[in-house]
Amino acid sequence: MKLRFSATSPYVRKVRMTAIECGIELGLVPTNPWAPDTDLVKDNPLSKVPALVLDNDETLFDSPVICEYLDTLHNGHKLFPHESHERFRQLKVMALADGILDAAIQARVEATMRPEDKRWNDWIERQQAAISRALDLLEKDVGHWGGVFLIGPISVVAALSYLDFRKVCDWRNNRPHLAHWYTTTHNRRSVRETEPAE
Ligand SMILES: N[C@@H](CCC(=O)N[C@@H](CS)C(=O)NCC(=O)O)C(=O)O
Repeated sequence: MKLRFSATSPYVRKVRMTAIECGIELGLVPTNPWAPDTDLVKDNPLSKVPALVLDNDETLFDSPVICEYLDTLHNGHKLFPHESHERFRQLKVMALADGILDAAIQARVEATMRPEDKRWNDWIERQQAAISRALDLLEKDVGHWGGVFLIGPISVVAALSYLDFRKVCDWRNNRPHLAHWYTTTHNRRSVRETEPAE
């Protein structure tokens, strides 16, 4: 199995953390999805990383699908619980974390890639407000996670570290529970070994 990856992509990081938590070693194929001549489209027509190329040359995307697939490949503690209530709690936290990333990346593309005279500041503010509300909900929810590192919390680490990495906002401000929880995750190998790098 080979992961089309970029060292700065938070979605890729989520997949890499999941693989480590599942005890799976992934081959990494460095890929810049923004390069005009990228061959990524042969594996993912959406031209996004992560994409996981299986040994039979089939490809899986996007990150929630890849993570759930990896979780089927081991017999240990499942990151996607089978029991319905717990499963949907985890999926919801993942959706919240992925939504933070989607909003942060949309705002970044608008602010850094779009020609300056075409930038839409209201759009950037809308994304920032969504990030802020989602962080507030995580601050309320984090006390219920019970110290287990399933797909919800894994996704949250990817999102929070991206906010730091791209200096999106001071998310720790007024969110002491989330900030404390985040520091406790750094004793995990999956978190330490997947820090984003430029
Ligand atoms: N929903 C996708 C999002 C993946 C995504 O947006 N990846 C970014 C890198 S961080 C990308 O490849 N962007 C290239 C593009 O949008 O063309 C997932 O969860 O895998």
